[in-house]
Amino acid sequence: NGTTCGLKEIMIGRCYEYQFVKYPSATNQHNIKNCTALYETFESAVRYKSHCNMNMSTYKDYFDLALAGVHVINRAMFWSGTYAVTHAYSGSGLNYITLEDTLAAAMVNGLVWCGNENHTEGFDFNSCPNNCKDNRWADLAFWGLASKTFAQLAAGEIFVILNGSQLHGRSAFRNNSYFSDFELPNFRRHGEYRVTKINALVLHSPDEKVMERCGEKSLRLLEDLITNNGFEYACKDDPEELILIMCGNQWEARECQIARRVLRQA
Ligand code: NFD
Repeated sequence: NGTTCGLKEIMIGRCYEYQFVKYPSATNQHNIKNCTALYETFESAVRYKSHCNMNMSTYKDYFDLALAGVHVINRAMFWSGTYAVTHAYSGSGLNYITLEDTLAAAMVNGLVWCGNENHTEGFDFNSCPNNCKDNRWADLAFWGLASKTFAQLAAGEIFVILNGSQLHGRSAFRNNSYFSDFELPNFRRHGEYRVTKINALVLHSPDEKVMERCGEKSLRLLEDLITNNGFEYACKDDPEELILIMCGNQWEARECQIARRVLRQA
């Protein structure tokens, strides 16, 4: 549970890299964000604050500033239990755009931080209480609001990659996941930027047991929830392009060897 050393420098550096190296063509004079100002907005939300007093509005100004004017049309991609393959597939925003491909999330993805009202620097550099007994919202303050804000920016057709091979009683679509609690309920239902269709892509890890397919168990619940809310729904098990990505890392799996043989003959 170590916190990230150099949080400020990493965040500001990532912000410059995002705007001027990774996506220079998307960055024109009109939409350049001031990286120092963004960091300062983030910092003033958390520095000298006690972690367990955070809530879902703590980082509001930061997201308002970092995501001002952004809409993600027909390319927003969500994930639950499929972090690695989703990001390989989204291609850093080339194919699809995940939360982590937005500036607001890219600046802090994978970092650990928390404010401390007693520390001279205003941050706790040793450890963060990641479990506030009396305030569940404290732990959700950043990623909960990030997820909610991103869901509100998604328009048109959206995609979610789910894991149909979850073990230990977990399901592909699970209560208390960020996807079910903060994303699905916040998709826009009206206006020019409404969500029209939700495409679920369900993955089964090569050679592992298939626990759920489209239309089964929790995926049936998901389908009902989505259609009852007036969105179109489609579900696909194991799209080929995703199988190929998974097999790229699991060449030795039996199912991947079969896929390889078929590909050679094609
Ligand atoms: P989950 P979920 N690497 O898989 N979101 O539906 C890293 F860095 O159970 C994004 O609850 O699905 N983190 C973030 C991981 C945080 C990894 C929260 C991994 N390999 C919510 N695997 C974020 N970027 O940190 C799991 N986690 C963490 C949004 C993950 O950070 C995304 O837009 C999260 O704290 C996505 O559509 C926790 O495990 C959805 O919510 C639960 O991941 C994923 O949340």
